[in-house]
Amino acid sequence: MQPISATAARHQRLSQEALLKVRAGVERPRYDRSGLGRGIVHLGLGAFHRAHQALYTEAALAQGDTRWGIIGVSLRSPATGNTLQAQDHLYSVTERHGDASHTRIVGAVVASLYAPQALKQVIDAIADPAVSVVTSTVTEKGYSQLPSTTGLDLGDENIRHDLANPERPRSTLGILAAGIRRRPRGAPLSVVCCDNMAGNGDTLRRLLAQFAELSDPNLPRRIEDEIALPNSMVDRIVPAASTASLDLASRLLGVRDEAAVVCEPFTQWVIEDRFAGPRPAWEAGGALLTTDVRPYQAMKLRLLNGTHSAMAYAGQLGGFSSIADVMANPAAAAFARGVMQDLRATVAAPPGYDVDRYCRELLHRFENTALAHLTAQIATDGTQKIPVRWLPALRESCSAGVERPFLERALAMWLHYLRTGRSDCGEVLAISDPGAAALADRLRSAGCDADAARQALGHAAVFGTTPWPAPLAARLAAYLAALANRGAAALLSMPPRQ
Ligand code: CS2
Repeated sequence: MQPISATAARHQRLSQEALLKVRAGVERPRYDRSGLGRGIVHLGLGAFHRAHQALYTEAALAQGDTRWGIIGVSLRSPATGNTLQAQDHLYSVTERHGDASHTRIVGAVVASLYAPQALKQVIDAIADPAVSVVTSTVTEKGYSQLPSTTGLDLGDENIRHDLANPERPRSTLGILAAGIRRRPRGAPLSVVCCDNMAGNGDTLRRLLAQFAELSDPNLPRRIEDEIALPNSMVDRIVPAASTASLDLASRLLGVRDEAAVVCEPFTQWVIEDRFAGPRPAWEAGGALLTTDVRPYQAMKLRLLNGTHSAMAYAGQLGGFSSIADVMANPAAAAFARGVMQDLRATVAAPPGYDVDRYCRELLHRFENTALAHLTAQIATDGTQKIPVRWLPALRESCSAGVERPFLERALAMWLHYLRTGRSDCGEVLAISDPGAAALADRLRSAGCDADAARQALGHAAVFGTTPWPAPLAARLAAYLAALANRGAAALLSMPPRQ
C-alpha cells in the first residue's frame, strides 16, 4: 500500500475500503462483515445507540456469532442514515476521559432505513423471522405516553394518524404494531426498550397493548403470546456530536468520519433475562442479564439522570454551558452533590451493589472535561424527564413527611426556567420540549409566586392527579421568589434549611 500523507487521509471518508488507511492503534471489526446476517432491527439510530447497544452487539459478533448485524431505523431525520450509507455503515467510537482516549471502528450496523421514505422495508424487517430482536432508543417522548400516567396519549397526533392508517404508521408504536402484525406465527420476537424510563419494557408493553387494542382485535393476543419486552437499564454519557468532536475523531482516525461518536469510557447495560427467542451474547460486551432490573433502573434514573437534570437547569440559568463547567464551579458542584444526596436517600441498593461508591463514580464522570456535554441538551424534554427522575422520589418523601431541600430547589429552578425562558444574565434560552408550553402558560399567568407553585403542582399531565402537600407548594413559592429576586446563584449558595 502506498503511504499517504496525514492531510490527504484526513479528507478521505471512512469506508470499508478506507479501513486500510485508518491509523494503527485504532481497533476495527474483528470479524468478516460481508458474512453478517440481519438479526436486529434498531429504532432510533442516534449517537447513544451507536455508542451503546451497537458496541455490545459488536462484542457478540467478534465471538463468531454472525447472525446479529443491525438494521438501523431513523424515524425523524434521514441525516444519520445518509451519513452512514456514505461510509458503508462504518463509524468510530472514541472513549475519552481527561487526556486518555481509545478509538475503535464499529461494523455492527449493516443497513439503515429512514422510516418515512422506506416504510415498507422497515415493516418487512420487523416482520422478518430472521430478526428476533428489536431494540429502541427513540427518547422518552417517542413512545406517545402521557408522562404522569405512562398511559397512551390519545391526543398525540401521530397516534391518531396511525389508528386511522394502520398500514402507514408514523409513530414508534404504530410501526412496531405493523411489523408484529405481519410476522409469521410462531416467530418469537423480543423488543428491548433502551430509553430512560422506569420499567421501560413494562411501559412499552402497556402502551403497545393499548395501541393494539384500539387498532386490531387480534393483535393484543399475539403480543401477549409471542413478544417479550424485557426491562433494561442503559448507561453511558454520550454528548451530541459537534464540529470539534468530529474533527477530533478524524485526527485520531486519519480519515474523515461524519458519524463519529465521542463519549465517556464508562458503559453499563443491565437487562432482564426474559427473551422470547434467540438474542446476541451481549454479555461478551459486559452486559448483566438479571431477573430484576427495577432497582438498577431506579438507582440510575434518580442518581445519574436526576442529578443531571438538576445540573442542566442550574447550568442554563447560571450560565454553565456543560456538565463539566457545573462541576468546576464550587457552589454549583455542591448543589449537584446535595441533589444527589437527597435522591440517594430514596434509593434502595440493588442486591450486593455499593451505591455510595456508585455516587462517587458518578461525580467523577460528571467532572470529565474531555466531553462537552451541554446543559442545553440535557435540559430538553423536561416534561417527560422530570416525572421519571425527580417526582417519584419527591412523592415518596412527601408521603414520609421528609423535606428534600436540594431537590425542591432544583424543581423551582426548572419552573423558573420555564416561566422566564431566560438565564440570570437575561440571555434568551431555547426551550425544546413539546410539553412545556402548557406548563409555562400556567406559570406565566399566575398572579404571584404562591399561585405559580400551586398552578405548577396542579398540572396533572406532569405532576399527576394526586394532590401535593401545601407545605411543599409554600417552599416552592419561596424558592421561586428567591429566583426571581436574586437568580439561580441565590439557590445554589443557600444552606440546606432556610
Ligand atoms: C441525560 C442522559 O440527556 C439526558 O437527559 O441525562 O442522556 C444521560 O447522559 C444518559 O442517560 C447516561 O446514561
